[in-house]
Amino acid sequence: MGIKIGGQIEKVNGKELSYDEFVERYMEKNQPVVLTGLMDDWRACRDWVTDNGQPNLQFFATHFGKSKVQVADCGTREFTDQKRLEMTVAEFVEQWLGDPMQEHGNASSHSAMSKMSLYLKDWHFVKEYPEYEAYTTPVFFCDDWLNIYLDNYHMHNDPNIYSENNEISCSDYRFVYMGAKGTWTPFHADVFRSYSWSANVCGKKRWLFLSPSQSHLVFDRNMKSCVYNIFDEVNETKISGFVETIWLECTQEQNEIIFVPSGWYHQVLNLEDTISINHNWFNAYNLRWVWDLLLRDYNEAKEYIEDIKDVCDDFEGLCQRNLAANTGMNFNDFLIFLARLSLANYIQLHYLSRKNGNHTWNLSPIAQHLTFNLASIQKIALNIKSVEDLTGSHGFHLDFRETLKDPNFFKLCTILGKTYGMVHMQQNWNSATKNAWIDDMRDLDVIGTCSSQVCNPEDLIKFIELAVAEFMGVRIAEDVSRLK
Ligand SMILES: O=C(O)CCC(=O)C(=O)O
Repeated sequence: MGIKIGGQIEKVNGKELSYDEFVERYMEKNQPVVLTGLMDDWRACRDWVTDNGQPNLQFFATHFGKSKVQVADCGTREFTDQKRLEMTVAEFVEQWLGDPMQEHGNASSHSAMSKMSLYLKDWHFVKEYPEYEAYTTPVFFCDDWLNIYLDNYHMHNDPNIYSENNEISCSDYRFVYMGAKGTWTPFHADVFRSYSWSANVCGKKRWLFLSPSQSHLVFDRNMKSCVYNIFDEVNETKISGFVETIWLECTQEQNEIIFVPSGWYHQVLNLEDTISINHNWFNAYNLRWVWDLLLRDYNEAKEYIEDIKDVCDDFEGLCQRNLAANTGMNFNDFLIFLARLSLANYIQLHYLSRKNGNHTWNLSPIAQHLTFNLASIQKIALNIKSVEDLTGSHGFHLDFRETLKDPNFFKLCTILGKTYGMVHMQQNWNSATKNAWIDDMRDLDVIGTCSSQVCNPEDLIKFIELAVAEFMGVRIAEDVSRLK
């Protein structure tokens, strides 16, 4: 049974696309696109590729050989993913160069493959080599709350969940992938239902996408078991909807970047020896996807241990711990994340209002973007509140006054300010303003007005209401109505 291809992913010259056009056509509409022309000056494209366009494996072995990385064995399934091995980059390169059979694996015939095909995945290259500057993130993908936050905070702090292993795996969502022709990634939707972008430094990939409107068709009737390899013979009795699926296809060439929208399931095959860089990210436009997944996973975690509810002292706590372990964050982590982000957006608005004396400053693109961010967080907080009314509070607590003294929070604000300055081409940030800004933060109207302790979604909703009223009057109502 073959799959039905309904169309190709659009390709657009990224140099001729404005940020606003990208938002309007792809990010807001949650549509995939391939962007060209955005990797011209990447160091990775020079250092990591040989003159004949192949991965420069020797360069990796020499410069990054000692790094410990996760390598997928593409021929062996383990639960919903491929079996993972841990090795050094030098060992990975050695196996690749020493294994001519690597060439013969592919997703459609991998069950017949006699040799392992190894695919280096999820290498936190930027975290490990921050000085190297392999690439610059294209402006379209810079409004990235996830990585900006993780550069300054851990997503969760529960010592029961926190192991050295997930310290690395949750440190950021910026990755390098390297695999020979035929290596592949099974069918999946991305972590947190985030957006992702993926850039081919060398090589070629074939992507197959399924729109979120069809994702119910790839699960069994309990929505538990999902297709693993779309080129396998799919059991029609078990997954009866699969025959109705219609796919979007794309061949991504060297130096092209693909934007993968939220909730689009996809499968990827390396058509040549390939190195790619990819990030997962979210912001005001797809925050709703993150919350919906968290809620779904929470309900699943709860259902899974329902039978021990009566004998469990802290059933809710256990559900939240399991949620954090399985999904990468729990309600508490998410609320603290939202609260810090809200305060950081508010601080930026405060800074802009002090800096610009005139009455129209709040109509500037940056001010509108910040207000839109706050509106999106408020909308999610309203949703969380309706769930928490049913399940009870989960011990969320953040002190805004303490947060304002936290050097990490200061860095978070600085990066956020720089990001929006760059996105809207207004370099509003320079270090000379830093001290004035710190003084400013001591006397924030909104924190004087509302309690500085944020302990539940309701507090967060109130804070955002007051913050936005201070600067924008009625704008928040308009922003909320823009969010679906
Ligand atoms: O390149 C790959 O093999 C998989 C990448 C992927 O699934 C993603 O970026 O979302």
